Amino acid sequence: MTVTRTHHHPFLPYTPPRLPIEEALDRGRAFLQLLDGRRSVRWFSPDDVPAEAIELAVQAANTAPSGAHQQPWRFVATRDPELKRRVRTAAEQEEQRFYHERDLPDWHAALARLETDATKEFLTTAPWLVVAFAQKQQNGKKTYYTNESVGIACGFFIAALHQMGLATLTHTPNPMTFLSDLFGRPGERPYILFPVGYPADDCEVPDLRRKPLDEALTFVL
Ligand code: IYR
Repeated sequence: MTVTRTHHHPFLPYTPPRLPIEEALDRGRAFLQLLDGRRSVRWFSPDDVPAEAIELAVQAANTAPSGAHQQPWRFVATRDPELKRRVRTAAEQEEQRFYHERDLPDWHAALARLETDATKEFLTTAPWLVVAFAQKQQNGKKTYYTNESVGIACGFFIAALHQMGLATLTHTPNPMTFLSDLFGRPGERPYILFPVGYPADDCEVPDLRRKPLDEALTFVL
C-alpha cells in the first residue's frame, strides 16, 4: 500500500501485528484475569521494593495517551522515612477534620463498608510513597484535558504495579494541597498519593463485588 497523505510534521508508519482473533481473545481474557485480581491495599508489609520497580511503573504511566500529547503529569517518589512521617502527620490532620469535624453524612455513609478512619499507618509502613501531580500549566501555557490525562496515566501506573505483584492504594487525603509543599512541586496539583509495596502478611480487604458487565456495558446495535 502506498501512502499518499501529505504531512507538515513528522509521521511514522504504525503497523502493529494483527493477531488471530482466538489469540487476541485469549490475551484479553488473561489480561482481565490479571486486573480482576487487583485490590486496593491499606495494610502494607515494610519489605523494601527496588527503585527500578517504581521506574518501570512510571515508565508505563508515561505511555498513557494525553491531551495534545502534553503528558501533564509528574510522579514524585520517596522512600525517606522522615518525609513519609511528615506526609502521614499532615494527611492525618486533614483526615481528622474529614471524619470528625466536617458535616458530610452522605459521604461518611458511602465509606462505611470500607471501615476507613483518620489513621493512615500505611503512609509510614509502605516502603514507597509516590505522588502523581497534575500540571495545569507547562511553561506558562495551559494544558488540555489535564485531569483525564493524569487519570489515565495513573491507571497505567496501578496496572503496572499489579503486574509486578506490588500493591497500592489510590489515596486522596482531602484536601491534599500540603503535598505540593512537602514534595517541592509548587504550581502542580497533587492528584493521587500512592503508597506502594507488598501487602502485609495479614492484609485484609473489604468484601466488595465488581458490578456485572451488563451494568458496565451497553451495546447500542
Ligand atoms: N480521604 C479519606 C476518605 C475516603 C474517601 C473516599 I471517596 C474513599 O474511597 C476512601 C476514603 C480517607 O482516605 O480515609
